[in-house]
Amino acid sequence: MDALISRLTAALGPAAVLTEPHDIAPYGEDWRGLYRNTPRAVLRPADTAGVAAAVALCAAAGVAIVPQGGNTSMVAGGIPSAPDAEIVLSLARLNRLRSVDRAGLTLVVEAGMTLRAAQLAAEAAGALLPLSISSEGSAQIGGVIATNAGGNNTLRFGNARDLVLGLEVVLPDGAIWHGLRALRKDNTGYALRQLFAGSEGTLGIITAAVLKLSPAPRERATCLVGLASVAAVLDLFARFRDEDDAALYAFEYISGTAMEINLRHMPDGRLPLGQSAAHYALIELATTRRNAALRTTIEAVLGDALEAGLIEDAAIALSEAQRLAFWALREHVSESQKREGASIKNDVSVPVASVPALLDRAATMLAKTYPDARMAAFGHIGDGNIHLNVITTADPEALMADVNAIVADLGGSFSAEHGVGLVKRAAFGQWRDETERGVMRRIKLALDPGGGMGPGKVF
Ligand code: 2HG
Ligand code: ZN
Repeated sequence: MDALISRLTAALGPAAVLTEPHDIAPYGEDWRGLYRNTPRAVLRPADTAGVAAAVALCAAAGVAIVPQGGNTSMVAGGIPSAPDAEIVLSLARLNRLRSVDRAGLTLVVEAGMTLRAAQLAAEAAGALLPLSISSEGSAQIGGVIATNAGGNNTLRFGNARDLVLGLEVVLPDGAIWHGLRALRKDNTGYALRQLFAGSEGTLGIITAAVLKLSPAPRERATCLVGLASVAAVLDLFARFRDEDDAALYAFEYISGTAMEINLRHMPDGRLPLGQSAAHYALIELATTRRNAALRTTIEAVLGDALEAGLIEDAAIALSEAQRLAFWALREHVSESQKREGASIKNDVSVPVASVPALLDRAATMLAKTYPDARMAAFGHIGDGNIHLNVITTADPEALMADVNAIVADLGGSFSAEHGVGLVKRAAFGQWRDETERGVMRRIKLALDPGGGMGPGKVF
C-alpha cells in the first residue's frame, strides 16, 4: 500500500492524496451518518488525465476504487463497501464548465460541478437544465448521471439519463473513452453513454458530460393544495395534465405526516394554507410561451376542483419569493426526516394509478406488523415515485422486504430513483431474476474483470 501511495503522490501531487485519518473520515460516511466504512486513502485528482493515472495505478496494484461525487447518495453509493479496503476517488476538483452551445442547446461540464452550478451555467446562457433534485446544491453531475437521478421534473423531462448526449469516462483499466459527442442523433452501435448512466460507479468513472438543455421558461406558476385523500391528489393530477400537459413541470406529493414533521424541523417553515390537511400537492406549471397566464390556468383548474369537492384548501404563489418558499417546504422534507430520527427509506415506484393502493396497503401492513411505525410518505407522485419512508425502531431489512412485497405485487420497482448502492442489494437479489442479474454480471465482468471499480455496489 505504501508503494502505491508513493506512486499516486508522484502522479497527482501530494495535495491530491489524503491519508490522515481525520482527512479521510468524512469520505467514508454517508450524509445521514448511518453508514460508515473508512477508506484506505482519498484521491482528489484535478483533471481527467489525473483520474486515468490514478485508476491505472490502483488497477495495477489490485486496489479497488470507489468514485465519489457530492456524497448525497440515499443508498450509501458513494462510500466504500467495507472498512479499510477501498480508495475513494473524489471528483470534486473536476468542476469546470467546458462549453455551452446556445444554438444546439447543450452544455459540457465536468463531473465534479454541482448540479446547481450546472443549472446556473445553463441559466446564464438563457437556457434551462431541466433536472431538479433536493440535494442539487451538493450533488455533482458525475454522480447525478452515474445514479441516473430523477427528481421533480421527471414527468416532463425524464431522468438524468434522458439528458445525457455524450460522456467522457475513465474505464477500470485507466483508458479514457472520449465520448463527448453533442449529437441528437448518433446511432452507432451500443449506446454506451446509457450503459454508464445508472451504473453507480461499477463500470467506470464519468469525468465529463454533454447535457441536453431546454429553452428557458418565460413564466412559472406554482401552487400548494390541501386534499383529503390520495385518490383526490391523483384526480387533481389528471385535471392539470388534461388542461396543459406541456406546461406541467412538477406535480409533487407530501403526506400530512411528512408535512407535520417537516414544519417542526424547518427554521422558517410555515404552511401557506388556512388549515392543515391529510395530503398536499405542490404543482408547478411553466412555459416558454408568451402571455400564457399560467396563474389563470391554475385558478381555473383549482376552481373546478373546489366545486367538485376535490380539494380543501389552496394557495397560489404570488411572488418568486413565495414560489421558492413553497418549494423549500418540499425540498426540506428529507433533511427534516433526518432530524426526526433515522427513517427507513423506501424509494419505490408503481404505475401512477396504483399509488392509492400502494399507500393504503402499506399503511395496513405497517399498523399490523410494526406498531411503532410512522409512515411519512412524500415524493414525485406525477411519475408514480413515492418515498414511502417509515420512522420506526424496526429492523430495516425486514421492513423494506415487507414494503417491497406490496410494491412488486403492484408491478412496481423497489428503487425508483435512488439506485441500489449498498443498501438495496438484498432487494436487487430478491426482485430481479437471475436472467436479468446474469446479463448485468456479464457486462460488469467484461468491463471490469478485476472487480476494482465500486466493488460491493449493486451486486
Ligand atoms: C427527494 O425527493 C429525494 O427529496 C430524497 O429523493 C428522498 O429522503 C428521501 O427519501
Ligand atoms: Zn426524490
